[in-house]
Amino acid sequence: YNFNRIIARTPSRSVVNGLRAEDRGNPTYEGVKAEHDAYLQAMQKAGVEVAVLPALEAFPDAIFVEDPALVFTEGAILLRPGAATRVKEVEEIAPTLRDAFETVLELPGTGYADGGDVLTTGESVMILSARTDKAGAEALQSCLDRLGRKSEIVATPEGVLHFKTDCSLLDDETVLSTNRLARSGVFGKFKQVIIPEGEEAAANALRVNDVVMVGADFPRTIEMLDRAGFKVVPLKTTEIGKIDAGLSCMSLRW
Ligand code: CIR
Repeated sequence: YNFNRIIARTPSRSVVNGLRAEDRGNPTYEGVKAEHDAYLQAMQKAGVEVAVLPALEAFPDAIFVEDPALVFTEGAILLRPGAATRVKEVEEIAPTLRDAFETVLELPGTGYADGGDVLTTGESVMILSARTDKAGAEALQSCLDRLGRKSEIVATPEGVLHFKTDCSLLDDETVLSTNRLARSGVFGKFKQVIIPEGEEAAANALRVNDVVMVGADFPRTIEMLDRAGFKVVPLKTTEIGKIDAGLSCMSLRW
């Protein structure tokens, strides 16, 4: 969670048509843009250098740069998103990653792997399958091996879209998780902070250096983290929440 740089992408007007599992109405472009702007400001304040790529009208979900690639200080991995409309986002982000990293690996084979299904902890990289299939997860493990990163594949419980929709890392030994994901037993060795009932979408929080960014619509989670001694930065996620996104989705961090 110590980062020096991030890559983000300006939302396109087409973002209103972003994918969603359940329709709760379209977000507004202006609303998404305002949430994105506040996010970039919070990142700068947290001490990271921010690079912002141009909007891509042809890809409504391209603002969520976390999904087509995975980055580490050791190098980047180009993935293959499990949603058909998002696969070509990889080609769009590849040149930027080739400029930024000496080592850029491509996911071998034909399996699918989404960055949102991956949780990087101090010790290892956890891969949960939702939009990631078995072939994709194994291919990703071979790339992580090449970068010298330990990894493990764990199973996502029914109903969880992306692994990181339901959890985030708070520090080296602590995860913030929904009860449904924690109950599945994937976080055996971690201390677990459980999201209060009814605020499940708050689980996609984001620790960046000294602060934890948390959705502003989740007062009980904010209070809980505040009491636990974390420096909380509330950020509005109401509009991006309508297209199943949270705070981690809007950047690649290293
Ligand atoms: C999608 O369904 O692909 C987007 N509407 C939301 C992506 C969220 N990404 C993430 O959790 N990493």
